Amino acid sequence: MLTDVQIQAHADRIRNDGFTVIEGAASPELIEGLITALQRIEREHQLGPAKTSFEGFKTVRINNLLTYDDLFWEVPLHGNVLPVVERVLDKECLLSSFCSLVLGPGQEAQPIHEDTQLIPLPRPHIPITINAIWALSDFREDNGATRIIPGSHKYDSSPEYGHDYAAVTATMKAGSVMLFDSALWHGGGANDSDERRFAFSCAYCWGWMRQQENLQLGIPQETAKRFPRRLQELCGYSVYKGQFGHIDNHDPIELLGRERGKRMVWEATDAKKAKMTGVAGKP
Ligand SMILES: O=C(O)CCC(=O)C(=O)O
Repeated sequence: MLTDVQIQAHADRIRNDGFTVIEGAASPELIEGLITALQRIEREHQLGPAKTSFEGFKTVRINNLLTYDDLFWEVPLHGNVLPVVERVLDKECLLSSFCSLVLGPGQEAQPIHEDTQLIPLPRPHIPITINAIWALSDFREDNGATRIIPGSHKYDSSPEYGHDYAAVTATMKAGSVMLFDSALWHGGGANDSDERRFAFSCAYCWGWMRQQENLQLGIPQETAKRFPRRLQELCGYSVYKGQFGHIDNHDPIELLGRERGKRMVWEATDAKKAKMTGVAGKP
């Protein structure tokens, strides 16, 4: 587990440089299990490469991953990663999207982009989404390691799609996780090797934002009911600051059979007042 000092150092690097690498974040056993699960799912569901140039004609991406294997639940919750995200965003952040990125041999480099480039906020802006790229294979120059432009999250514009930018290759060992501010200019590299490059993209956003994947509709409720509470909250069964995301003054986590969700901010305010004055508010 990371110490508080390490968590802060990673959070500072994301703010200053736009990215950080948590080396050896995941155990070799977990990495092996995750790759085995991905290979099995591809086989069982006969999943093939993506159909757009951005996603990669030789890249297999599995979206809505939490529905496929319980082992994947460990990824968004990982104790060496989530605390860093929570330090940059806050503890009420959400999972925005979670997919596999398996680059096959011959996959061309992806255009340099920002993940939140379509959001019409003046740049630069505060980090709104943090992406965790999990290296399940060693990330090398020749097998498509992600390319990044350090410091670009502070630029006042977004990259021009299809333009060739000088970038740094984020080489790292399998089990390492690169976290970056999604405003950082980046893209997948070219896979010139004869092996597949296994990875995940696990992105988190603020609790007041719309998630990239609609996880509340995409994950069957019977599956979400089995999640640990924190994963349910990350998937959007939560109310940001007791205000955003409620259903008729109730926390949506109650839909999953949890007894009492978060109190709404207006109820909490009255309860606090009543405690101070000793006068109970309206029931
Ligand atoms: O595959 C990678 O290394 C990065 C993929 C990526 O940035 C994306 O698909 O948005």
